[in-house]
Amino acid sequence: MLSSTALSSFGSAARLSARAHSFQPRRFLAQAAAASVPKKDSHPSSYKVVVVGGGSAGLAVASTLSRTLGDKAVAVVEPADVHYYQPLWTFVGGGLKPFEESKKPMKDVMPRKAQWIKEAVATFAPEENKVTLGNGETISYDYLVVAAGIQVNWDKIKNLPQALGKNGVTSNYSAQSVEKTDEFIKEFKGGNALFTMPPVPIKCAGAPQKIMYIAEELWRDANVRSKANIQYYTAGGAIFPVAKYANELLKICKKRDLGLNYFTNLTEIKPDSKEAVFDILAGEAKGTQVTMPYDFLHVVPPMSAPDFIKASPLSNADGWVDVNKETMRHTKFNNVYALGDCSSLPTSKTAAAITAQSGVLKTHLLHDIFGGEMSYPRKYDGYTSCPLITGTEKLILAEFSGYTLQPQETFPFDQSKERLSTYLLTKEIIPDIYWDSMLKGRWQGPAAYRKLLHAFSD
Ligand code: FAD
Ligand code: UQ1
Repeated sequence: MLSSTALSSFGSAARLSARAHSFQPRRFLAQAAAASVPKKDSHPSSYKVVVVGGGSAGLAVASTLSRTLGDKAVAVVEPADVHYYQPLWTFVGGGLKPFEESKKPMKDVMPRKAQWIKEAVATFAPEENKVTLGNGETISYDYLVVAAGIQVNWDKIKNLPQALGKNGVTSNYSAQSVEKTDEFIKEFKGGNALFTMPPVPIKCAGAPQKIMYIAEELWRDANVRSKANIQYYTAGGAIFPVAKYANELLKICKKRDLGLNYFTNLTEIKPDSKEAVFDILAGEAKGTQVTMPYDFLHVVPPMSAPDFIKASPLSNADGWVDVNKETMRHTKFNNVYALGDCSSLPTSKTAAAITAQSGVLKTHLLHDIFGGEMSYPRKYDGYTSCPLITGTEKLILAEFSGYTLQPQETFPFDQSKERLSTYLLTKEIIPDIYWDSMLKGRWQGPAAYRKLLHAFSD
């Protein structure tokens, strides 16, 4: 087991004008009226680099670039007031971490030297090096980095928007419902508990099953396990894409009597009768439907590229920003890059993957600007990681390349085994790495540690 020492190594004023003057009612009223109208956010309309999105990917890139390129050379277009560390939501849903720890005001994480434009991008005009904002304003750039995340299509499951957060229906995939998971797990007194996984790429493909393992353990502790029928409904034909981790997960499901239902897709919820309707996607029953009564239902809705990207000249046939899988440079527009969940990179969409992607992207973009010898890392190899929480104190730290589906483990032990050390790493240390290093552009993933640790063990 990883030692705690090894783990810890990762470890105006307002100045009042005292100007004496006689009282002038008209002037006073004009000043008061001006003060009550919020000033339009004024900012330059042209930047060296425009970053679309202030999530995990956008900030990891914008922080380094704004430090290197100086004041207001980089703009981050981001409409949200709050930045979420979404990987914590599995812990929040399991009642293992408070929701508050997953959020920070956007103003507190925005790089100091970057210009925050608090708007959404509406359209791209890459031939003109411009983006148009939701308020109609146009911003131009020398370089564009698209990091707008993935769109969660709640309305693609019939009745989900109305049912969510009520009568046992929940999802860890929304800031609004994640705490309901904890509440409904605690309220559960037995019956059918269903966990779903949709038929499309999603962020953190392991999260739909992680919460099942946590719930099962909590129900055992609460003495309701014997009354619970726990079923995982996945649209895929395997529990996990990498054999090494899939084998261990299958053993866990068998040992803990967790039912696996492959090639099934949740299409409708009937909240009045508390039933979930699934399409059967393969096998003899293909094309038919099955209806399951539920007492607890954790839903992972279908996701897609954001609509405004799909509709733009930047997208590929599936809607993702079409980039080279090694360099993250756009396949048609040389001065455009993309990373993270909105990109076409054919790997599993995670914050862990972005750590490595952001390092490579910055190498290429800074080389575009400054020329000279290109620094490392130069090629993204598909690295991604899924910390598969399998209980309240256990975790399988899956690390692999989404390009080869081969493990790329950091530590010199078998990471497919459930461990307390990797659980504590994920719960207590990685969040600090995220806030203190990744968002500041100083964490490019564990590749360097992997080489070092394996050099000693090989
Ligand atoms: P996001 O972080 O989602 O950021 C996108 C940003 O773009 C947002 O701030 C949004 O407001 C902004 N935006 C959207 N539209 C526009 C627009 N039109 N104009 C401008 N800005 C826009 N990853 C892991 O590595 N490990 C885990 O254990 C893990 N667990 C997870 C568990 C759950 C329940 C969830 C939901 C996710 C999990 N993830 C995990 C995945 C991880 O959170 C995402 O992969 C990561 O946040 C993606 O970063 P991103 O910057 O691409 O998108
Ligand atoms: C990681 O670097 C990262 O980003 C900060 C994650 O996102 C939440 C992860 O889940 C993981 C596993 C890593 C990889 C880090 C180590 C130390 C293996």
